[in-house]
Amino acid sequence: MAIDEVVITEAIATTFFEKFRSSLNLDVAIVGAGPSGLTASWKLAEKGYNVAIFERKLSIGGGMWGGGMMWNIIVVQEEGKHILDEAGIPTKKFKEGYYTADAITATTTLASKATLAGVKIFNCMSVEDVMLRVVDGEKRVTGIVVNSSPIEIAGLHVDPVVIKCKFLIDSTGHDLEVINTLIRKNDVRLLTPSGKIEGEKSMWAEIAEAHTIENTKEVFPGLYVAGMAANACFGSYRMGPIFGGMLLSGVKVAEEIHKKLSNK
Ligand code: 48H
Repeated sequence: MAIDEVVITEAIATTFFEKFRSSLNLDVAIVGAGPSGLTASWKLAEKGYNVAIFERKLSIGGGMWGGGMMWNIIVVQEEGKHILDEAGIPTKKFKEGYYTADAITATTTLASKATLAGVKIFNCMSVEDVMLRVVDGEKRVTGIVVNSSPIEIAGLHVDPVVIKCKFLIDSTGHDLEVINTLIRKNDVRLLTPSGKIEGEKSMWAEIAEAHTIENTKEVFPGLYVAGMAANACFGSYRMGPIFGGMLLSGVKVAEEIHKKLSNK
């Protein structure tokens, strides 16, 4: 078969912009393709919602790729194992209640479940701001402001573009980037005890894992926080390379948003 390079270019440009145009009015926009964001996206797409993840890096997986200290194995406790089972990710029992999984298999399989369920992942795109509107008398997040990561890294003065969403999930991990930006740029209060970001605490895995799930909730109208960002937002501990809380947080945020979207 003769191969025309321009057809290849046209195929990529046409297909990419079909994918992008179908993401301009999302049910749920997710910032960060770590374990919590990937799990949330999979569970929401399974229910038929229009979902996209925006990930700054070229790679997906966030902090899960590297396991603990780049030894690319993750640990999942009993409570989170069923999510790996459901995704078809093999686990090995290490001790009662502790299971290991290959970090590469876990990341690629979660991403595969998500994209095959219909999630659109836009890697190399950074969310640099949110869009606010007054809806029913209160300020609400109604969209995201997105730029190309290479533009951000090069410090080029190029304006971003905007995508609307009914709900936004900040699953940006320790840095809590979306919520930090919301607070820095606007005179608004979060649904936290102080109205501000409470800040992440040091290592205490058992408490941190329980809190990750409790802290996964709406933190501002239209904006949910999930994964490590949930503990950074509500002032809880870190947990190191145990990932059950991240997966369970992804499932919880998907359930909470589904309740809102389906008026349950
Ligand atoms: C686009 C962005 C932006 C932005 C950041 O850190 P993550 O893996 O997030 P979680 O919460 O799903 O998982 C946390 C886990 O990996 C972890 O770090 C743990 C368990 N730590 C415990 C401990 O004690 O240290 O992924 C977040 C993703 C990353 O891929 C970022 O590149 C991405 O979000 N991101 N993407 N626009 N503004 N900010």
